Amino acid sequence: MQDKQIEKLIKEEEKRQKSVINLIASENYVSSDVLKALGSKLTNKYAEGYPGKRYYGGNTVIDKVENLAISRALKLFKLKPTEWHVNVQLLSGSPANFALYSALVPLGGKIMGMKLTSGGHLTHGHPLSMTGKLWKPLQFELDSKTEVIDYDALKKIAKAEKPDIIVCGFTAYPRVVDFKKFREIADAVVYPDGRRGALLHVDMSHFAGLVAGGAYPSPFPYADSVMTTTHKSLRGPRQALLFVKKDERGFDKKLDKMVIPGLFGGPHENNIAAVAVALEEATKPDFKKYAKQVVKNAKVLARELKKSGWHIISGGTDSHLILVDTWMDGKGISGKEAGIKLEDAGIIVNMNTIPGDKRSVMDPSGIRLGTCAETTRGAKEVDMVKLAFKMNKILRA
Ligand code: DSN
Repeated sequence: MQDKQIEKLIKEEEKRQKSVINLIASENYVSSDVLKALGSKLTNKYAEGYPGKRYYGGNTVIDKVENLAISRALKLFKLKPTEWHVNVQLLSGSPANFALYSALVPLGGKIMGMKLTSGGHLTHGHPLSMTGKLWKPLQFELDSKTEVIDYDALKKIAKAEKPDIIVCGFTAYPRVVDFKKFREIADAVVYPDGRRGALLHVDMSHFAGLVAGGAYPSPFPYADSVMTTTHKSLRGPRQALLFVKKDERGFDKKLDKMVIPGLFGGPHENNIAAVAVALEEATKPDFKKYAKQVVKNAKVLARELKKSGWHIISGGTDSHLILVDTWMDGKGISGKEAGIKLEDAGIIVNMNTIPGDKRSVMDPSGIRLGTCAETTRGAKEVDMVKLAFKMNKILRA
């Protein structure tokens, strides 16, 4: 590189990534092919519009790239192009959720989503997010005893509050979600004018790779729309995919029109090509093994930390993700302190609120762990046993 300053920083970061144990639940390591597509000359091209309908000339190759990403996205999740539509131009998860609400929920409508401290995301209607300002937020919490979703309680809330859309998905919930039950909850909503059924939107950003690899149930049989980022368990570049049901409601056309001209300009076609690469990689038998190993590793890590006396939220995990209550009502240490201690020893995690957290977001009661990145590097159950032992020692020092 001519730019020595940036070259040096890239090298420094590469060295850092190699030298640490990465337990950030939303991170992963992409393949060299994904990196090649990301760093390709596709970045030079403007392509406002969609394949076959571009505003700029010179897009014959770009159209093929985008069409390939679209067909691979549908194929990976076993979707028929006659039943599902996918927009591959979304830049990341937050803008993708924003685009979905903008397209399908009238401004001022009600978004029912999981509270941040229960494991939801800011864009599931948090009052500080524009999704909680432009639409009315209706935030639900987990059952305080079991620390899992109480579907009966949710149904009561939905029936009484009549949300326009129910968002099902999370950034810090370790368990399998019962999508069928969420569908029943959405269907139980009856509006004053007699219309029935709220929209059901699934944010599968965290577990999309597990769905693709057959290690987590698919939300597609039950949802009206599904969003995923592509850089977490799916192991692709930073981008998002937004799927909507294709039927008489015309969600496909509404969504595409909202993405451009409604919200964005030129899509990042180098990213879209890199997504296509990752989607193809995720169809391989090795990726299925990987997804299953991710979950096995998380289960062992959760079990061993629990044995060492840490409070694991919900008692364990069914996915890649573990939420550890390190504070334990003052008997332990805060999530911030835990994160710093672990980082000093080369283990990278993020501090995280836990259900019903009484501490602040900036110094919460827990840490969130995930096994996607270390499993990509070949970690197995035995490594998780050793890791839990090491973590316990560091946290108690
Ligand atoms: N920041 C992502 C995560 O870590 O889950 C979600 O936006």
